[in-house]
Amino acid sequence: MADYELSPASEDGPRGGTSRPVRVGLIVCLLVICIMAIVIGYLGYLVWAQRSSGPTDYVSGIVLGRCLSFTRIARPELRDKDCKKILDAFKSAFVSKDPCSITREDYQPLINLTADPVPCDKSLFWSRSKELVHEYTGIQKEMFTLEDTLLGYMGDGLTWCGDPRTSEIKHESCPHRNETCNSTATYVFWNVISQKFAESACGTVYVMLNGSRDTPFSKASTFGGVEIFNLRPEKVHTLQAWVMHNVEAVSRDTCSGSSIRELKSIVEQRKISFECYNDYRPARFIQCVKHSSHPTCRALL
Ligand code: N1C
Repeated sequence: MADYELSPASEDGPRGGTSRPVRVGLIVCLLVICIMAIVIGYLGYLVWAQRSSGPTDYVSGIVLGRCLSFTRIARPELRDKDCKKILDAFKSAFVSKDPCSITREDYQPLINLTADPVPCDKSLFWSRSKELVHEYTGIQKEMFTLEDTLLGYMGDGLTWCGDPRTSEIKHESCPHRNETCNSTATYVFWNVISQKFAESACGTVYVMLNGSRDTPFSKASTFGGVEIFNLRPEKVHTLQAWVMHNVEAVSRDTCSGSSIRELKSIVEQRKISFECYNDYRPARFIQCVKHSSHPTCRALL
């Protein structure tokens, strides 16, 4: 019987096999690769989840949030509006496009998704009187400025633009409108929606103007250049203007001044009647909340 000597396993292992340190190294490498794959996969998932679950940029976040709060809380009768779709239509109007060449047609899909008609006799236009007019409609909730409708509410106070080289939405370094950059995303937006707002108005419509400026009515403004010419005389019978003056400033122009006379003549040429009130009292009361001891306000008490 042959003697078999039991020798300790060779450090090099069986002939033709892999040595132990090499095996350990392989296992460590495999483990590292697995961990890296898991980490990369997880990071990829996070990026995908973030992209597919909601907006990541400043403007989209605000627009989507405003759309949801308007249609779900402020005006629940509009709860059927699809804010994700509305945001996509808003973005596709200008994203990846030349920021100076946005067209009215670019915003058409957005307009189609956001109809929010105002009842007759309840449309309130304004020019250079933004703060007071919104203080007024904040209390007199039966009246609507453009910012009290869905689209105006979504865009109010924001600036946005795209860039042909990326799909990003910018809000800080957008070009200012001038002769060489005429059709910016924000300018075209207000033009299009102001026109729609005027076209859909009916009955008596109202405008709040700022009589503390030299020209409360200006053809260069959105009201004077767009809205007044898009009122439909077959639906709008009267335009009533409220010329408001800052409590502590001198009045520059009133209902009988040249600027308002120009407005009257445009309106009457369009076969719409014109009425005008200086310091319309309900709005004056609101101004006087902040200036209660001023003589003109004390006189109201
Ligand atoms: O140019 P304006 O006033 O006459 O525009 C106001 C007029 C209102 O009746 C609105 O229906 O036009 C509509 N409108 C807005 O609702 C609006 N919200 C915010 C027009 N512009 C609006 N903005 C921004 O203010 C926009 O950037 C635009 O250029 C200014 C216009 O304000 P304005 O000169 O006081």
